[in-house]
Amino acid sequence: MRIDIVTIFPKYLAPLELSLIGRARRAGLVEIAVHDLRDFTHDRHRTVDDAPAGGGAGMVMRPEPWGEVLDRLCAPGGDDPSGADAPTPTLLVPSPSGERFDQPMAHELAGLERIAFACGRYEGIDERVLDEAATRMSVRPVSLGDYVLNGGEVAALAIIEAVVRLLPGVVGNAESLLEESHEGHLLEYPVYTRPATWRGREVPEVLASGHHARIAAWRHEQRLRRTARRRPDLIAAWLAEHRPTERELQILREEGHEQDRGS
Ligand code: JQB
Repeated sequence: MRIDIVTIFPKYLAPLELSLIGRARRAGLVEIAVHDLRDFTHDRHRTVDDAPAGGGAGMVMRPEPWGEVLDRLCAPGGDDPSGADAPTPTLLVPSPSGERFDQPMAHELAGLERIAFACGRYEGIDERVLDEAATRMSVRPVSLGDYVLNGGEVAALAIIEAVVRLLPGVVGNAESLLEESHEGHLLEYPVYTRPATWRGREVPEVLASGHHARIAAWRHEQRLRRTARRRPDLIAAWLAEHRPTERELQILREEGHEQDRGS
């Protein structure tokens, strides 16, 4: 996979050299290029912003540098000799007004040969940039969640981390990915390690029992309880795909979840 990121703060993306993503890059499993939007300006002050049309607070990113950098990313050779054979990218535009990013979207993006991020700042990017880009590439405004960030860089980092760990060969333990893929709708169970007693707190006894069926049942119960307490919104989706046992219904009642099984 090839990933291009356009930003006025290239150093914000420095963490992409570290840890799992850094290793994946060095192994040639993913190619990441960061581009400074100001390199696509032509005035002495390298201006990227201007006052909003129609008035109002803050500044808006001017379209011209965006047009030029996107031209470059679409050009045959895609800006970098190593991107020469890469197809036109799918353009992801982080925005509080975008489609919510989630795990299914991470899997979808992991299946693409090439993605690019347009990281805005200020009050965002002139809308014509997205409209014009959509005439030559797939454009997807995406949101990390319902809160306001100062720009798209943190969203790009989060999305890249979620996507790159799904690429073949990136996560060493393929078992952990397989386990996750079976975990739809419910939160994870709590995990423990040594020592068996820490500050007077014990690791739950069942986990030392070696009784795999009992351990699996306990973990499932923990997932259901946690989800009902912390993310009751997820329970409806789980119920839509599972016929709950009497035991599971009892757990949901204990956690105060209201059953609405229709008429
Ligand atoms: C500028 C961003 C996010 C990109 C994601 C998320 O866009 C704005 N609108 C009003 C006030 C401030 C901004 C700041 N801003 C570019 C930009 C915010 C992304 C963003 C985001 N993805 N919250 N905020 N979940």
